[in-house]
Amino acid sequence: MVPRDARDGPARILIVDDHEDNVELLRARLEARGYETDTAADGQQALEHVRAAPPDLILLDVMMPKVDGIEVAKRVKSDSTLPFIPIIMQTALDSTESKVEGLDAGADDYITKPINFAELEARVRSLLRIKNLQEQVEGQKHELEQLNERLLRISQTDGLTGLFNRRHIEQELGHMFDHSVRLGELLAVLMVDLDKFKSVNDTYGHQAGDEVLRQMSELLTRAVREIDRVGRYGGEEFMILLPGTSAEEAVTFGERARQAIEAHTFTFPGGELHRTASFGVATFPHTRIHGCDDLVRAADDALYVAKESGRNRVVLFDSDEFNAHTQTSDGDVSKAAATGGR
Ligand code: GH3
Ligand code: MG
Ligand code: MG
Repeated sequence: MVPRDARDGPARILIVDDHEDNVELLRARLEARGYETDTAADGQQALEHVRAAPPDLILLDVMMPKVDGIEVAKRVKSDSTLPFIPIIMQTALDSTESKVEGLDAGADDYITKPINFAELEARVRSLLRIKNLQEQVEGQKHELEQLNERLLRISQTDGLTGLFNRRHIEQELGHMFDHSVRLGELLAVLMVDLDKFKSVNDTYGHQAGDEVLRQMSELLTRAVREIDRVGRYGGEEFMILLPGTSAEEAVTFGERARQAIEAHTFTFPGGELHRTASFGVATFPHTRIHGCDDLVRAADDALYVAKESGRNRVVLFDSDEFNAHTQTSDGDVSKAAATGGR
């Protein structure tokens, strides 16, 4: 049977030798066995052939003028853009030294001249088997990598909306927060919660509710820049991370997003509706925010105030309005605000 390569055609062998007679002899012999052949008369030509169309195996003469076989083997084996190409060195010198030099240069096997063709064919078959196995392993490795990537994406994604899930958006927040601490850059966090969302489910059914959540995700995704992140934090609650953004800019962003939601007609099979959302904004650095958790709690507290003060509003943590709502008699920020009934 003719050995086949991974692409399932006859294997293609590049014969490299500066003696034309040798080349022709090898070519005739290998073609008679069903292999495809390609030839090169020197090392330079061989490298050009390899780069233009990598063969399945190289039968390489050691002693050639200019670029010799050792050099060709070294260059082929060190080129990471090339697939695994088995190299059989053929040398007239039946010396241990030249075999060692060839193998060290990257040759996979050697054969001495004068060539015994039965032996050559056996070595060719053996190396093509190894190449096939190697390619199978590579293919499986590639499949595994793709599978891992898919699993990673799934583990980071909310199934309904395609946004980052809570775990992943919190991870992103962690990275952004560390970055802000390190470089003294601003970071804004927005918590967004749909107003009276329960009534969507109650009135139109759960599937309509799901569709509203999907469209809400699109609205938010469209509103942010490439460097920003949007995640689904809970049922109808979203978290938005705006790196390098001041409190004022974050409020302006929130206001724009709030208006886009207010203006949007949510459509679903069997009807359409309008909804609004409430926004809580907090930014770092801030004298009362020392970690990620503080930042999220601050945005959440601001969201609570937005809900309390009528919904469809954007409220900034530690703003006059926020403080007017949360100030207790002793002047502390009420932690009771953090446990809203959302
Ligand atoms: P508020 O203005 O105070 O935020 O009122 P609300 O009705 O939006 O808030 P509430 O927390 O009372 O209700 C949230 C609802 O969101 C209840 C729950 O059934 C619904 N919900 C949560 N996750 C999903 C989901 O994945 N799909 C659908 N359809 N509904 C969901
Ligand atoms: Mg809600
Ligand atoms: Mg909620």
